[in-house]
Amino acid sequence: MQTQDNSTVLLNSNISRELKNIAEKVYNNQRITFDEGVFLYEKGELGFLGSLANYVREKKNGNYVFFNRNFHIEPTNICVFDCKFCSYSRLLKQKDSEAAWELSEEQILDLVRSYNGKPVTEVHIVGGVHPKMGLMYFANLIKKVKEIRPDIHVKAFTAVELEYMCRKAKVSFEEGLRILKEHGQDSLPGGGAEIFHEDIRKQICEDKCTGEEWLAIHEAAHKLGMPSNATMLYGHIEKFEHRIDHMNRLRELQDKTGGFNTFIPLKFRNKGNQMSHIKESTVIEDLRNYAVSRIYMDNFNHVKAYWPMIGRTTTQLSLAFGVDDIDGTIDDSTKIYTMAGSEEQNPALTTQQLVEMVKQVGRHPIERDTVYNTVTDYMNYDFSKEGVTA
Ligand code: V47
Ligand code: SF4
Repeated sequence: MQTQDNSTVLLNSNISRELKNIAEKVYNNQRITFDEGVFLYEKGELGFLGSLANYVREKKNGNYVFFNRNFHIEPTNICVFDCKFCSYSRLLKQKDSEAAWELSEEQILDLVRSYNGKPVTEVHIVGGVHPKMGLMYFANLIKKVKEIRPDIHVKAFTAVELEYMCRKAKVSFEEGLRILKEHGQDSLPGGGAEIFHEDIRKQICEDKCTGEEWLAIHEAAHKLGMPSNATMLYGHIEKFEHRIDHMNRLRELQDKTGGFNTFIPLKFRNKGNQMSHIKESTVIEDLRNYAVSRIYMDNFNHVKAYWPMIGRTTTQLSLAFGVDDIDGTIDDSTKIYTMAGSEEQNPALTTQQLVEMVKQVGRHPIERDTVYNTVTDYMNYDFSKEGVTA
């Protein structure tokens, strides 16, 4: 019996010449262009995009699905900015309202201590941009976090927080990041990117850092040897061209520095914010978006689905549409999503649950550290030998 590989099946199928050309390029390791990216969004149907994205995903990451054991700290939701999609921030003048919080340094350190003895490898620290928490406050905080947990990787502060900290402290991005690095910060998360294009940015988040500043901060971090992630907030007022423009700018920076670990598409959720009148994208559109991202971002090793935001079932589906990373066993303190109406209102999974989710769709679960070193291979792991899992 003759067998056909995926690529032959796709090229022989009844699809347009244009889509075939794009598929051929992908199979031949050639980069697709801006226009081809937009064309995929416009004309690529779900099955076609899934097959092509899965080809890229398996070439890069085989059957593996990565996750990490992390916890989140959100020092405050008081924020000087006014992003229209944000359901979580409060202004300083609302600081006495029930929905506002400001953790003290001791409360933050207690939170870190509460993970003593637990096998977490990463802490993710992000929050609102508080006018009174500056560069040196955070630098000293990170130092104290590292004194409690020298083994832990500190992934902290979006470019939005960093731009504000550096501006207030009157230091360059490079200088500010150097100070944070010297105090123990290891990497940057991908938040604050939203959509880089000025036409969209000025409608959804006009007062915070520009797309150019976001990219300059990540470039400065990469030059200092601090890796980072990149996000894209999609499914609101942007058009396909804006998504591809966003990815294109990231792809160009990645060519230059190689410092990005992961690309993370974030689905816009519409609860409790100034953009609540906008309908959310469908699951089909979410899957198509993961697939186009995987195909377009040819120099990013990983594409992450943030499971608390899209829910467990869509996350499992996403693993057939280019995604190879599902973040981690996040603690339930990630309020930016729960307040925006995310699928998971209590987003915590044990490692065993996460592993089962991955195995159910025939993939191979690997616990990774922040920079994708294998911590534990869970394919044949025996949980009965373990006590309580984190
Ligand atoms: O920049 C805010 C997004 C981001 C909404 O690097 C919303 O590993 C959807 O970037 N609907 C911050 N999204 C979180 C973030 C992140 C998350 C997980 C992992 C990593 C990583 C980074 O959250 C913001 C914004 O794009 N966001 N409001 C909303 N209504
Ligand atoms: Fe502030 Fe971030 Fe919310 Fe924007 S998304 S208002 S920067 S907390």
